[in-house]
Amino acid sequence: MSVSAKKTHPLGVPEGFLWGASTSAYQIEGATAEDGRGESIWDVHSRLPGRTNNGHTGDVACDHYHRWPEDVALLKQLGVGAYRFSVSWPRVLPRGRGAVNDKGLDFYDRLLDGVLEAGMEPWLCLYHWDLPQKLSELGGWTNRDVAGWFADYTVLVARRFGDRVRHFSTFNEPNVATLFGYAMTWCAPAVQDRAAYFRAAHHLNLAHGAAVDVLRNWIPGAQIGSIYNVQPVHPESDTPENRKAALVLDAHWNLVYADPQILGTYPAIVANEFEPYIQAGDMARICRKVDWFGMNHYGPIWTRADDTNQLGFAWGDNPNPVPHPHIGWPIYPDAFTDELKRCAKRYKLPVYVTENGMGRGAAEEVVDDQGRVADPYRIAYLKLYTAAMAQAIRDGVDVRGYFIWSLLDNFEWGSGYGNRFGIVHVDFDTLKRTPKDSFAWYQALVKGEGA
Ligand code: IFM
Repeated sequence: MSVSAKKTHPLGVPEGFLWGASTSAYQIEGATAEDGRGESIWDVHSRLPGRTNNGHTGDVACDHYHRWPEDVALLKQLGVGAYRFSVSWPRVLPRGRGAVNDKGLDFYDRLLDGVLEAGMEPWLCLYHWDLPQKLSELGGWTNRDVAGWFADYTVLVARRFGDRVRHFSTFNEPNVATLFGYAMTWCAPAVQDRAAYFRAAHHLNLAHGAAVDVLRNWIPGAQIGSIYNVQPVHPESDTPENRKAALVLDAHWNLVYADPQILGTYPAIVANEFEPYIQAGDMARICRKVDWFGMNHYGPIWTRADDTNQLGFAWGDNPNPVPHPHIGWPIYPDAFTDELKRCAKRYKLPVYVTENGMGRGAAEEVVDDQGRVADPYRIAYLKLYTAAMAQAIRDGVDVRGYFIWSLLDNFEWGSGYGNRFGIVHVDFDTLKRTPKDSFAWYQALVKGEGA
């Protein structure tokens, strides 16, 4: 009798490793004024002059609100085990609190049922930057009441979808939402105020803790995490001022959310700046048990000291020759391995890579005469980065899954439709979807037939 050996994945990832794809509501849904959806801060922000590339908005985006069956079919064709998406808070609570929009909830019902029928596990993220505008008018994240509003919204989501969703994340990249939204003005609501930034960050942390409690109460067995954008931060040049700027930005970028949420403390270098906003019992409210650590990783950041900036740093230039110049993107896969190791050691949680991928200027990503979108640079990037993840696993990191960013070309925030991250090309005039070469590459990787 012959015993057939179990096929191991070419990357050497463990059995049961989860391959997935990620998107977010405002970036793909469109239908921003349909079926009772309320405005989000991004609707307002993107209409202001000069905020996005060519004044692009998410009004139509990929029209996923209507075309979701086609997108679910693409996910099925891709063969992934999980689909990570976010719920639009203003679609289900148009004013952020109070009256519920049943049609908004119905949309996510249809989507969830479709994802489950297609044999995939839905991973639901509660917040991917689209705060209801009505709440922003009350101060948004700077208003301490936001933690309660977020908890109430979480109750609604948990009660309605908790029968079908097991994996929840509270936030996607809170650092970007607050740092770029309240300190640097690159994201909505584009407030530039030092105190507002610290308040927003702390209140978001409180909202995280409150939401974890809600999910635990309503959904026994829920697997709860949060998703952090983690990148190494380097000084642009080796001066004491720039070294300090790098340490401060590292704290704001990488630690100000994960540390209090998982370890119960703010990082020492910035802790005293949070003190005015911390009330008795807050750190215990924020630090709730979670089940997994979501890591979004793209590449390193360079910084320099800047006295004119309210937090003391500015984005700097990479002083080094870029490795792998043929790929045309700062490719530092070893940094990915290192950051996976740093997070595993610091937070001692199973890790899911919840975003990784490559953006390319829209002009270069075109459907050719044969109906093909050739994106060898993206495949080259993904090969190096998935191999770097496999290295971290060999080095002992408990990485349980990898979600590509993104399924579809989409509204890339300030870059509008000028930067494409999808493995499926979207023609934003006709909304036609065309899988790129990287789609076939990822499909083979998921099947365990290539790396
Ligand atoms: O498109 C974004 C996403 O919304 C958050 N993480 C980074 C991606 C690429 O910039």
